[in-house]
Amino acid sequence: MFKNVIVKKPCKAMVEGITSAPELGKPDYELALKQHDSYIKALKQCGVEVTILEADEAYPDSCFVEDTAVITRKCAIISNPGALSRRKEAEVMLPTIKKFFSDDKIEFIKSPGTLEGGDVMMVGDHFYVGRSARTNEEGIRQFIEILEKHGLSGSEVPLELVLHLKTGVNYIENNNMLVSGEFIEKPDFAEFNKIIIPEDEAYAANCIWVNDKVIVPEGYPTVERKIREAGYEVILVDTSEYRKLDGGLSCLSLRF
Ligand code: CIR
Repeated sequence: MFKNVIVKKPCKAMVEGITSAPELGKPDYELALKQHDSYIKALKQCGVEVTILEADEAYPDSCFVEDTAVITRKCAIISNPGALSRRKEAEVMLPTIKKFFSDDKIEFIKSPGTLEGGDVMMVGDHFYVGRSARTNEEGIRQFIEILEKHGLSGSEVPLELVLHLKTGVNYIENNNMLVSGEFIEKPDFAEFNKIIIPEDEAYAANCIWVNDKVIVPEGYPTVERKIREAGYEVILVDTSEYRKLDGGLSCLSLRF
């Protein structure tokens, strides 16, 4: 169960955020703010305490707090984002993490290692880490070493096509995993009950489980139906403006 969630409001500079899909257009900031409010409301419905950080105009992508840290049952690991424009976001997050963890429970990924939280998928005490354009081999090595020091484990999953591991695969507990594209056939996930995400709804592979409810992006009816059929209560949140920056539901929070 999760008790806490950290989010950060989007900043006006988000329109300059990194995107691989400029054809979708720039995000509408006012609409993004409204969608962020709905996201917070959905999280509260799941019974978590939400810490809302103010917008930070210095970093256009700073609402995507998931990339700045990985929070486990045993420790918090401050990341070292591979995207240079985002690198400092991790140290900006540190004072907030310190409110929840003592110094001996806070670890750091250090250069030349890079890692972004979007590449880390938690399955109990095991953490799958995507080797991506943002997370490198040295970052993964450090990350797994830290996990093992704290009695946890990790393994690497190379990815070729998507931005982050969790862009394409997400664990929703009870052995159920949402898998899309390049992840459908990966041997790493063979043991899970796979819920296959159709190509035309690939964006909705990024859903989040929060205390037995699943938050699903609005506008992806097949995915919504499949998750309901798997027995979950679904909460829909529109994330259209974040999609324009390659961001999904998981990217917008740290859950622990
Ligand atoms: C970026 O490219 O870094 C942001 N525009 C999107 C980050 C999405 N975060 C995530 O998947 N965890």
